[in-house]
Amino acid sequence: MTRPTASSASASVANGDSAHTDRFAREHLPPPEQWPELRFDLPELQYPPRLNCVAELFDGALAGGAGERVAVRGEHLSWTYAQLLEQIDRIAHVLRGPLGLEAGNRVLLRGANNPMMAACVLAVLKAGCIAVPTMPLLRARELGAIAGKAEINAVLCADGLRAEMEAVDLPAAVRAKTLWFGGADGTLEALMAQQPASFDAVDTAADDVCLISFTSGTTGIPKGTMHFHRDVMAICDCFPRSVLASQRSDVFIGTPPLAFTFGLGGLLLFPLRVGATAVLLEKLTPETLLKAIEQYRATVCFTAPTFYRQMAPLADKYDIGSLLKTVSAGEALPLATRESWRQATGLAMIDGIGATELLHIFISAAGEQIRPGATGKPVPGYQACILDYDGNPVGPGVIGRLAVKGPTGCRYLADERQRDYVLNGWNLTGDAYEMDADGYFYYRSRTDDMIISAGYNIAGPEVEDALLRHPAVAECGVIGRADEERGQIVEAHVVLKPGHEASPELTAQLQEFVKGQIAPYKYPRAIRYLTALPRTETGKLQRFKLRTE
Ligand code: 3UK
Repeated sequence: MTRPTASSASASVANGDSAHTDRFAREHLPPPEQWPELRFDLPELQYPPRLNCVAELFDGALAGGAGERVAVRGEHLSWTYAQLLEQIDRIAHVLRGPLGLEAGNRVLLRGANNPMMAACVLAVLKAGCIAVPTMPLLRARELGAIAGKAEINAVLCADGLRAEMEAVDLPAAVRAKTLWFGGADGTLEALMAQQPASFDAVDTAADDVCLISFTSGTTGIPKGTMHFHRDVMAICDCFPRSVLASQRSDVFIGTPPLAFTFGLGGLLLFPLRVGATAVLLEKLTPETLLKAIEQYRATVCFTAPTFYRQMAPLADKYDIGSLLKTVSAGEALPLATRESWRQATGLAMIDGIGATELLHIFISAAGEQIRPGATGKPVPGYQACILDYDGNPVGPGVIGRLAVKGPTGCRYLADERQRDYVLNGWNLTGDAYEMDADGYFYYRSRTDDMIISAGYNIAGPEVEDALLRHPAVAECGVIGRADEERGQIVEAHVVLKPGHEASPELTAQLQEFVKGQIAPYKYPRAIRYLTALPRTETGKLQRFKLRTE
């Protein structure tokens, strides 16, 4: 096999020899000229050429005396750092021993958020293999596409998700390397019991791929984004350090799946990095999350805007006084939701935009730095600007394409769409943003969701924010619907709060209400009523479904 050519997109890429004997990931990285520029501008982002992120996380935590502290809490069990480490090490032995995997092999992972799922993900990385986590709600066909694209070698799957996994069309060799955990007779646990309790981390290069995360994109076939051991450390050393200011006394809780990088970072990697506690719970609802915050005395919460919006009116039924910081990401935080959360809890929401391609949050603000309506400023370590349609930077007050660069960036697994995401070294997230004179970034819409009606540009989220302030509106999604006369018209899809009924009168009322708050030409000329909005497992509104209804 030939040496990879994609080892350096910039002079700062580490050049340590790969530990991977299976070179699939390296050979499927995009060509170097298609990579974004990578920047390591902070002292804490200088990583050594050899780095295994799980070894690094645990060495740091244990050196800080975390051994007897609780690392993860699930519904039925808690593990200290020392106990979690032992689970990880036994699983790593299973992978490299009985399962016969080699470094660089891909392991598909499936499970709800719980301590065992966390141990499995970390074990795959520690063993020098590549984790391919999958969302619990994915069906056999989608799983088959991911398994095929990542050419997976083995599967670790929660027993509760077994039926769907067994329906996936997999090569016999992979089927033979499928282990189940968390059930009455877990084949993984049985093998773990026979393994030594300690495993020496595989001495990976900082730029060995350790994670292939598939996008939770709302359109198109999923894209696999490839991330290095170094990238995992970089996200821990950016947002949680400078914006969140997390500490070992923190207790992290929230909803995003560990298979979504928002959840992997916020609910597992970030707490481990500082020796804090991660609470991992399955199937949370707004009520049960509030209850869990009370029960576990959580201090940091990660979830999507809609969850906060639903939790706000219920918050006074629970003692959530332990909460210090709440992070909203995944989609735009309407100002109306920020305000109702503040009224209900006294907390200033930390909004942050992240992307699977960049692993985690790159623009955000906390505390005094928050400017309502803005997402925030680039997280230290990242740079951002707004580009016009020709790729030239534009100044304050002009809407354009958000462009970002920093220590992490887009590298799709064998995907032509790499060319769409990276332009002149910048990552283009697909979002329409605007900057102000102080360098704050304001989300407007997805670039392809901008509504153009009778020559006006209208951002759906602005109309949504206006509607959400009406007492009858629980949730809403605004799209452009093709219209002969105007090109597009603004169409709102509204879910009413209990006790309100759809009627022509209400429609007229909502339209007047919007006109009273924002420029009247933005009002929704059509309003449809739904009982629920179509959303992804990661909490994103599926606007294309509203358009095709
Ligand atoms: C949108 C936001 C406005 C935006 C993610 C935090 O969402 C994450 O990753 P995805 O790949 O989607 C990326 C896209 O989602 N978005 C996310 N956050 C915000 N829009 N305000 C926000 N605060 O369109 C972006 O391009 O699913 C979020 C951490 C890790 C993640 N992967």
